[in-house]
Amino acid sequence: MHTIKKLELNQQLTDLDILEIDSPSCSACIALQGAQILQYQPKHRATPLLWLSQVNTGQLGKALRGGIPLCFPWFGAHPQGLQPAHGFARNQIWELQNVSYDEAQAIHHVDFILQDSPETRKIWSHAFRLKLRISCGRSLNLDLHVENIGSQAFEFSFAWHSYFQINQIRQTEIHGLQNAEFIDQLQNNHHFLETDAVTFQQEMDRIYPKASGYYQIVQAHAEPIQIAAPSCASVVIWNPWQDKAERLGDIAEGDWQHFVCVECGQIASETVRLAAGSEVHYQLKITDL
Ligand code: TA6
Repeated sequence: MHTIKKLELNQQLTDLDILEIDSPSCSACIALQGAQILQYQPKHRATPLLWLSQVNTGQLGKALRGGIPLCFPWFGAHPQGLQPAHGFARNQIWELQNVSYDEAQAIHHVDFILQDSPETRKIWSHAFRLKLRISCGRSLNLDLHVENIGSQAFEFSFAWHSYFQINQIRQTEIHGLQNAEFIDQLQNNHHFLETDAVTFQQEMDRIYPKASGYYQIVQAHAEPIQIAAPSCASVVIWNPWQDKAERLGDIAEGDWQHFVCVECGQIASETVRLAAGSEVHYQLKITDL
């Protein structure tokens, strides 16, 4: 069962259209802005898998903090510093192309499209088409096709900027990054080698350009969250800690302790050059099974 309605935040209706999903396997909420899944909770899990800030304003054109925003066609700061960080795809209204339900599997398949427009071409001159399928069942699957429908090759970087709900950041580990090199964005982008599970004692902002594609969020008293994205070369691990969370201004006091970002994509040295008429596919699977 699915319904389309306006997103309500703090008892206030916003201008944002959302698709609400409920089935025997999960409940989920997807904003048409950014084709951004905001909430996802499998029925077998006591808590949501994704974190969503409780102090989002729901302003049109500004990505909500939480869920899985799609950073495209660049990750991080704009290469020339002329545009907002993380590209524009997460701020655009995507076309909701289809919603189908596989009763046997209890999975909703939700298909979105974003194509270049006069607005996007003012920011980034290339002709592109993004197709995103979000499949909500006992696990969460995202499947992205990036098409170059223009006459010139273009380069892009991207990431699914996923916010995962956790009990306490200080008691959380990220496994699967051993022996991967990372760029520490908080230490002048110096390169380091990851030697063990990632643990958190302060703000963290690390880009692993080439990593395994398989990660686990491990914490006491909760099933590990498995993240599988072997088609994505890169991953980012981020937590703002207290000071940056306060500077960002859209994270409730202390709530920075209850999420960790594990962001799969193609970043830094793994930026993609896509020839005219070509396309590439990326998949992300999130589950606690
Ligand atoms: O993924 C980590 C990061 O690049 C951080 O540097 C921080 O800026 C975060 O993304 C959030 O960015 P946003 O534009 O969503 O506030």
